[in-house]
Amino acid sequence: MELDLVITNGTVATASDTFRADIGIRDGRIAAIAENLSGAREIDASGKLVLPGGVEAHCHIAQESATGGMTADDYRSGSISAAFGGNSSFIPFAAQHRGVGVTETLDLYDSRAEGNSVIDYGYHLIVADPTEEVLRDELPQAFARGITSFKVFMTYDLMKIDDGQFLDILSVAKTHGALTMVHAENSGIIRWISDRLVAAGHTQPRYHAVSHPAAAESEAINRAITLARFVDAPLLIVHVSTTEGAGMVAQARLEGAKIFGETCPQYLFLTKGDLDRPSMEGAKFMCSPPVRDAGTQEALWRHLQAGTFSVFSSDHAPYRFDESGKLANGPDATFKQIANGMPGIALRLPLLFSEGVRAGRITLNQFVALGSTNAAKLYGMHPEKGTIAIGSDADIAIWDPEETRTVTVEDQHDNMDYTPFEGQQITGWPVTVLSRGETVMDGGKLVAKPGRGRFIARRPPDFTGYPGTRTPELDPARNFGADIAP
Ligand code: DUC
Ligand code: ZN
Ligand code: ZN
Repeated sequence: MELDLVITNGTVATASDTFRADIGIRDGRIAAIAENLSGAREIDASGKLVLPGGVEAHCHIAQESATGGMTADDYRSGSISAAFGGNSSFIPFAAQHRGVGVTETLDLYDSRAEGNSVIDYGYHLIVADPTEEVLRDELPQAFARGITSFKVFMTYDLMKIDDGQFLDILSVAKTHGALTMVHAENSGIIRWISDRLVAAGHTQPRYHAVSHPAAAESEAINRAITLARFVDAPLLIVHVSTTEGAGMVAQARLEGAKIFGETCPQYLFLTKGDLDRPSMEGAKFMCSPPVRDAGTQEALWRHLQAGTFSVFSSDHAPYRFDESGKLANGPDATFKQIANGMPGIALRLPLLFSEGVRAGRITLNQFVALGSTNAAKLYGMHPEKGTIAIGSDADIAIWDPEETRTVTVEDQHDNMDYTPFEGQQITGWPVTVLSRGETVMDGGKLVAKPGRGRFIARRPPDFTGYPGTRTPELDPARNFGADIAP
């Protein structure tokens, strides 16, 4: 068998197994996993780990924020930065704004992505305006186009939906087998505290954390899970930041509900103490929900270990520390007027590898599951993405588990002027990233041309194994036809 490329002598790891093997690639796909392969080109991976390329499932690229500003990264810089962080595909958001249709939104994001991405990509659709036409026609059309997940917001005045709209979206999603994602924070609690803090002159970035208490997240997660279970629809809670919220996800999963959770590096590596930095420096560490405390970090690690979280994502939301981003409303802006979010697309996997795998908190296989396989499964692109198996796309990241580097903004490939992880020592870095058998990044150099990345038309995910509620209290398909069970 003629192979185009063989990766020799490496230690291969998937979400389930770790083994020594050569990987043979032909026509962009994995064609052989065996001993002593040879091919037209070879990469010697002696001493290295050969892993599925990361699937970055939560990042904001070429997207207007809830406050109107544009992210610093577009599909070119964002995808390049992702590749340097060991990712071979990513799923940013396509954000519908009120008064704009879904199809128009998706066309806009196609034009932003095409010709720019170095890795394969899809979008999660943010639904902010679920009109009758959107629910009846445009969401089904989006699914047909390969957008099988979308996000809703329970907070932010310009984005949030009410409980009835949430039920509408969950019901449409259920009909099509799509996955709804939710930003779960209680809008009323946040507004109530914020108004009072600002009126009392407490406007600095540190009050952002005060105004987004754990109770705001846990109330909203509880409500979101209740609504999803009510109509027996699958739901993924993104960026879980609290012990209480993680506990609710764990409990729902224990009860067989189709509930999934995600957490992010900032909740494991940063604390609200970081927002206390002088002047506006704290703005660099502002994200929603906010970073918490050391006790919460430990609890979230335990939930990662125990399997509460299916995915670990960066929530890369890059706003520069200048007037294009964090300082858009001037140096005296209140915390309410500062864009929420921080960069991290290139550091997600190295941080998890170093403090997770190397520090003995999680296994290498859990690392692969959290960083790649589970996202590929939940977002309908497995087994092409997210694993090393015969027939899968040759999306592979080769890691040097011994390389140690200290994070600095100068080494980043995004379009940012800071990293919140500056100074963090990390052991274990991706050294080569392949996408469909083509080298994207090698030895710290970008090899691929922007525009080679393809749109991934995703399938509905498989929820087998999550029995949910077989006869929900209300089933739109039955009860709106007034079929009332005895
Ligand atoms: N939610 C996100 O998912 N990312 C950035 C800001 C936000 O509110
Ligand atoms: Zn969010
Ligand atoms: Zn986000």
